[in-house]
Amino acid sequence: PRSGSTFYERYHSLGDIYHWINRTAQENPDKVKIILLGSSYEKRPLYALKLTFNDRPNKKAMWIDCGIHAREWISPAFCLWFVQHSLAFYTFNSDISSILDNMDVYVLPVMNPDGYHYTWTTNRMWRKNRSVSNNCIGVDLNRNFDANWCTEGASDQPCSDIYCGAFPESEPESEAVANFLRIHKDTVQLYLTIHSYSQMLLFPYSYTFDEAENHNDLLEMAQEAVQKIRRYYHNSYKYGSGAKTIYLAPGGSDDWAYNLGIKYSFTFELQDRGRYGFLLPPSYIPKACNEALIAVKTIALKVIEK
Ligand code: ING
Ligand code: ZN
Repeated sequence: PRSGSTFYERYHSLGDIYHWINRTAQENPDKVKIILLGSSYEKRPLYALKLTFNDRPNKKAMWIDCGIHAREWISPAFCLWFVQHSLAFYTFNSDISSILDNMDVYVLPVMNPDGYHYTWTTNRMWRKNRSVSNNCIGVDLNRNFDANWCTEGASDQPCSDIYCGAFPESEPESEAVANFLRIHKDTVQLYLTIHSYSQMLLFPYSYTFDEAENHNDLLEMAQEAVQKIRRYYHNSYKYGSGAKTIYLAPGGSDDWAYNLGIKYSFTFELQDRGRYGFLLPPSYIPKACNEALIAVKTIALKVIEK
């Protein structure tokens, strides 16, 4: 590792992330619980962490998943950063304590462990999971959710990088997440999913140009989050509905969670804007994560106020 950099300022192999999950739960037994959501196509466990700092009645929750797409390494790095920050700064940072006093937080560090492992061993630019169909490998998990599934913006060709799969939730990874959120939809108020790159803050819909019912609310929250990033980190993010801001993309997890009833649903596209793309050097991790963190806090605090 680069000299002088801490654990959170480096990218980690899947094995290291599993160790980190265990260690984090063991060192914080009163606050961190491991939840087994299911297993991947290649039978790796899908572990989420549940952060609970107190047990108020009728407590709400937020969900953050990372690593849907294998090559977007800054995304799992952000999930680790977020958990570490929450544990280290609960006592000192009033934003993080307000959030954790009012919400439990579920964090899934790597939704696509098979793909992530593959980017460490074989092909750094792999995007999909590793499920085998007749002639090609991999389904795009962010086209596999049941939200206008496999229409314009996805592909029914197994060799495509945006292959939607054989049917909605055909993949164990997307099915496990969808099952968990279906069970917990009455407590989970905020859904966040972390991708890279391009520096954007997106919200529903991505599968249609129609506006979400609470579009103005979502727009205002995204705008405020992006303003904070500009003000404190001098970096610019675009924001808006997915379809209008990047492209039509059906079957995405944020649109699906939104239609399930989680009315605050966002996709983050972290750094950078294309200079390094998916190959963001580790020296960029702290700033990329801190600016995303301020946006997450801004949005979560807004949801708590509602
Ligand atoms: N971008 C997302 C993708 O899956 C997206 C964009 C956001 C699609 C929300 C659907 C819903 O294409 C990356 N970089 O993966
Ligand atoms: Zn992605």
